Amino acid sequence: MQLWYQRSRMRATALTLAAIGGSSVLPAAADTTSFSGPVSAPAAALTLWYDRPATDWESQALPIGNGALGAMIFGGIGQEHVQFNEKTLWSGGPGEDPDYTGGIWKAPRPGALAEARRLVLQQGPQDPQVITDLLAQPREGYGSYQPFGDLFLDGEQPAQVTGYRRELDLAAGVSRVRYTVGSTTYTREAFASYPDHAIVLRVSADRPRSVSFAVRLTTPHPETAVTVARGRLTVAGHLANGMALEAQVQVISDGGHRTDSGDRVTVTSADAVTIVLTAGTSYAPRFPDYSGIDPHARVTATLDAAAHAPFRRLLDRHQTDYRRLFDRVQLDIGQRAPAMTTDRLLAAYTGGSSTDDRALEAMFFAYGRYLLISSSRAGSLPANLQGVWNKDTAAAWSADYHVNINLQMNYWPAEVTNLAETTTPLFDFIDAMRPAGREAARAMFGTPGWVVENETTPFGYTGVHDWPTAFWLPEAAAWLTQHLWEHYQFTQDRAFLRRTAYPIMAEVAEFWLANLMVDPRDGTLVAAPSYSPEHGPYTAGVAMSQQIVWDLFTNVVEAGDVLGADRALRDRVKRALAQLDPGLRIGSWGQLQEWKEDLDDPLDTHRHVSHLFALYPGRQIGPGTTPQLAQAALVSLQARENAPNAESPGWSRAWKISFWARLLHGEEAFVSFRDQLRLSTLTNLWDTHPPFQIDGNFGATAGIAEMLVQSQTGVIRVLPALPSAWPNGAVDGLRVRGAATVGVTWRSGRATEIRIDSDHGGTLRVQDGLGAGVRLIDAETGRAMAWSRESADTIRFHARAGGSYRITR
Ligand code: FUC
Repeated sequence: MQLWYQRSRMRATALTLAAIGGSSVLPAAADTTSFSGPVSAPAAALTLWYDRPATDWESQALPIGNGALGAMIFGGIGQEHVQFNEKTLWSGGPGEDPDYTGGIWKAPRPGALAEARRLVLQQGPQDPQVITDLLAQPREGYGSYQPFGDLFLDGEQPAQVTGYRRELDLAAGVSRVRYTVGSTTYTREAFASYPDHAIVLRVSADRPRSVSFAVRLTTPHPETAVTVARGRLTVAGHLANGMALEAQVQVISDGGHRTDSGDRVTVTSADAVTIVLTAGTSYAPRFPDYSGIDPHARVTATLDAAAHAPFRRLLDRHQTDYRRLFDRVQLDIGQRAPAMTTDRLLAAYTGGSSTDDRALEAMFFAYGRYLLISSSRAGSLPANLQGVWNKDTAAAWSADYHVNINLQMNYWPAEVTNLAETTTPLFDFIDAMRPAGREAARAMFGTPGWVVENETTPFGYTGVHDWPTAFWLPEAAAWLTQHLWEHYQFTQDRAFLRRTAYPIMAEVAEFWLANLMVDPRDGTLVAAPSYSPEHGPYTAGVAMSQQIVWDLFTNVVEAGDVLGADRALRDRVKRALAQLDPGLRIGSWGQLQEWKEDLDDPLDTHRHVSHLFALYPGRQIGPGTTPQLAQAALVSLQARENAPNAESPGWSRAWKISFWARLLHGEEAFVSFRDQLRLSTLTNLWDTHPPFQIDGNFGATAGIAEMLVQSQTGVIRVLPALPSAWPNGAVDGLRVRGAATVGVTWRSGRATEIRIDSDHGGTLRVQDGLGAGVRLIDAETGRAMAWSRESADTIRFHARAGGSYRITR
């Protein structure tokens, strides 16, 4: 290792000394190149590929990322364009506004909340404006997630290229561009490395001395400057809120000449060029100033280290890290590597029976996992509305953290598709939100605990703003804690439960113990005022509010039981649970009511289906446990699906996949997924609201897993919602509650083998669907094992810690 470092350092020095002045590179031209010749056949089914460069950021460019850093690769010929992001670069916050309160009322409002409560509890449903007048205030200092900059490689624009191909290889975690000019074939590889904290780009050719271009770095932020020295471009400065930002790019040339001139680094006649980029900001996730140290030293040290490693080594380290996560799950639904480009594959998609349709579906599932690995790794903020990718200084919805569905949906695939590590940024974010959320709870509610409302930012925006239909959702904090409890459920990590999850959950429980009101109509405890996300009037005891509080309280009691801790709190929570309105009512047309009052309209087109929280991601309703409520949920879901002109942003379709899967309706789940691909997916397979919003990618990925394996009832159920479009197949690596990994093979729609690896052992229950003659085999010894029938189709057995089992017929 020592030798490698030394050699590459020597080479870098030699190149610096050999650099010459002047530039022989042509200015960037419009892509006037003509394309011809055969495009090579695809290497693998899990590769997005195209035969033209991207011209549109949103729908065509291809994303790479390592959680903190993200980049969009265009694959132009005369010019390569790499737009990049760093997740913490945000405008707004305390640095921009000395009176920043994070949405907490600027002046106390004695009696305002009490009056809102009185209105909804005693006079019934209220127009949103009435509650807004009492509780809202203008949004100030909210800010937006920012683009960081653009890296350009300006080269010659050839008149003609052959064999152009641009791809994103999901199995390798690498984006590539390849094309031939005359008899020279050029290759570009790009990836975002988590271990080296860098974006790496390599340009090479199959003939020596053929690589020439100039590298430029720009940012849209006025208070920044670009400098160039020794093949390194630096852009540094700050935003209007004082946040310091810095990106550095090292250009390393194999052979040829490298020149620094003005604002660019020019390489001529090289054999290959490696470009390494890293970036950082002075953001710190610390209330109240959210300001840390200048990023210069960190960025410099990170880039120095990465730039000294040879390209192969950077690539190896990246792939070892990436594959450790990505390779855990395999899905086979009969896909073959498609012979057409991914944009054509999407255009041709019908959800029919072709292996090409299966290829798109399997790719979309794998892509969701790729995107989560690429936008959520420990050490940075969680995936926002656009993951980590954003090109706009005023992004759609600020590319923020909406917590009335969107942030939660981003993390739905994390546990079940075996990427539990990707939740770390979410949990850090929730934890860092608490000091601000405590202030909001104290100042606006006059209670202990912590709270966050409809949406939030990295600057602890936990209060309100003044959009009448989207500012009030104090249940959001409780909803976020569901992820902490689920992480425990899937990992059985008691230390995590004790140290991280439980304290956060308990504090939100304190908030709700202090904030539930007695409903004079029936004596139950209700949230008030309460608002079904972005929909309807303000009332008391909205279904979703009640279901979320039920979920929180139930989880706190179960967590307390596991830990044997905090009996006093558990007793108070249990008493409140007994009096809590559970938010489950069947209305006049057989629907599950969205409000405590029967206000539902069967022709409602609204995109949120909040009252079905109890079905998914909650566990209060299920066909096996509460058949009548499940039937009512089905009636509500059908109405929303069938209403003429139903609103269907991508995330809404994605949620419906999981609703149908939980209702055990495989065909309908598949139709929602099919429509997501047909109607809500861009050619780079990003979900579109519109515009691009990543939650739909993640929600659909979770939905597919939910069609194949479920475990929310404590029983591992395989193929609960298998559609007829997937008659034969296999999946491996999905995770279930109780800390086990599950695989299943099926033929003609029925399981033929179930594979279970148990982390911690204990009693496992499996709803096998195998019918008579089930055999349970210890995969290590090959011996048949004893099991017992728990019900007609569920077996129970005792697993060893680390044991592997096969259930067959
Ligand atoms: C939710 C949705 C909108 C949008 C926004 C970012 O509140 O209602 O459709 O997705 O988040």
